Amino acid sequence: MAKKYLITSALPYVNNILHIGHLIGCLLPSDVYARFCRAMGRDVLYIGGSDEHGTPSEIGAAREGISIEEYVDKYRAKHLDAVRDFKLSFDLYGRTHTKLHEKLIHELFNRLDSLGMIEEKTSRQPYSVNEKKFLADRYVIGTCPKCGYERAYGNECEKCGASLDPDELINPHSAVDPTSPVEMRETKHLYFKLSKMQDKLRAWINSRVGWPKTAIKIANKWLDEGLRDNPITRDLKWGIPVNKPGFEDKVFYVWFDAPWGYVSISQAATDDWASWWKNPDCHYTEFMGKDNVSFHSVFFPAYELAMNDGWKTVDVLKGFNFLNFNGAKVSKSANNGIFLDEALDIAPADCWRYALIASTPETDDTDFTMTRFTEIVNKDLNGLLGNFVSRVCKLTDKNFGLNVPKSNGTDSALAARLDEKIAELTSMLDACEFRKSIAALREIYGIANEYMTAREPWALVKNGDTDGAAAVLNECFQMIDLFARVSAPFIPDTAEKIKNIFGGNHDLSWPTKYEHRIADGEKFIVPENLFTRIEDTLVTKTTNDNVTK
Ligand code: B3M
Ligand code: ZN
Repeated sequence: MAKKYLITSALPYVNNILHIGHLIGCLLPSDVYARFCRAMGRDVLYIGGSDEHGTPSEIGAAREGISIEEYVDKYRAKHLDAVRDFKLSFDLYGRTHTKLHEKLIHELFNRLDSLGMIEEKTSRQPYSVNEKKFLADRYVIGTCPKCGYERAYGNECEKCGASLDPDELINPHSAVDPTSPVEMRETKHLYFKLSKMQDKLRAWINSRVGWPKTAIKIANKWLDEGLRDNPITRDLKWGIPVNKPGFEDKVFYVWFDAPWGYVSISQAATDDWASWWKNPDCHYTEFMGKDNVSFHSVFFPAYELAMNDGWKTVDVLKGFNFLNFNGAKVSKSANNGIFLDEALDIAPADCWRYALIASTPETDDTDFTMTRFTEIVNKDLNGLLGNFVSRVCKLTDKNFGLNVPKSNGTDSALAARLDEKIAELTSMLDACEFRKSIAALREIYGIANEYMTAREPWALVKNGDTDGAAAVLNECFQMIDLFARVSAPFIPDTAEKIKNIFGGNHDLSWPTKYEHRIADGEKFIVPENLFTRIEDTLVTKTTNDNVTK
């Protein structure tokens, strides 16, 4: 039976249009990996979705003057468009505001409670008098006691950098309703006894392999500082209601429910969900930005381990650094970045997929620019891949017609070079090393180009060596077939176009080595150009738009 692979991509909040940072921070690498695993014949469950709870949706809805449900649906629809447009092959792109999710969270909470892992504590929290509700620290604004800045937040002052408690602010008021004063009032909350999980979690972290250094560092920092019990409820209306008497007017903290969205969305995706989630032999990889790492490396596994119910914990946690644009943070309000509702006006999805994967912020924050994008598309996709395919098809058609010319056997030196790169690409994808994967893929394209340049089939034709030219072009067609297979996880639309050159007759299974799958005389078509060169004028225009709009 094929081995089970569980793959999850962090669930973006539905409070904004997705941008290239979301794409490269989790959605795209997880998709490339899922496609690769499927092509390898693995039994994949690939899950993503919307994180619909938490203050971002509540604040966003208030800002737009619509109900939270309407707001969440509005942005989720845009996210679903992006999932479709960028060919993200989720088994299900679900959501967390569902009955199924609520039922799961209630069961899990009961389980933790019955094990004595939940404790009730009273604390003082900021309360907005006019709005009649408690506020998260971040939504309290007032004058900084250290520097006098009038718009300091309840948790920090952005002017002088002081970290603050909301009761330290002078003249505190609500960020949503500035006319409402804020005072500290007593409230009770439920805490998860995270401190009890210190040893178990340390042992678990030490048993993980293949995590990026940054992710391990973040997890160890929490453990080194000593885990403290953490509140898992909030005084909010929007969220999963707390199923414990005396807490009816509260909801669970969004980071308590959101990671379990991976499970409830799996439950919505397939009745067979437990064969991934309760299976110790399943291999589980999570993809996320580095700001999400602590929740996935400390809190979520702590809940899972505490229950002792055989929940699958993450094997490999891929946390990525941030992708900047033109040297600054991607931001809708500052209008810096490429947003997914407009990216396809600039270039097709495959160009974005390839150029972004080639820029994955794996070791450091990475700067992405339109110049970089153009260079990658023009050089690799249009140049090495597109032109090769087009030249081979046209040259063959002109001299031999629309049937693949006759082979005289595999060129063994060429095969050896390709096999080495296929092995490298395979192991890099298996390790989720995305930049190195693209480097290996590019080398495969490069080897094919070098081969054709060295053999000069056009010269062979001219000099009357028809059999020689046929053999070289046949080899080129075999490499075009190879391109489709090794490119498919990265640029699926293009891989399909290449597959269709041969009438769609050859599957896109992952190759273990270079092989001749195209028979002598097989029919082919001359496809339209796979890519169009991106002109510098477009780059200047897009960059200016982003700066001045
Ligand atoms: N919604 C944070 C974010 O959108 C959060 C991730 C949840 S993953 C379970 O970056
Ligand atoms: Zn200050």
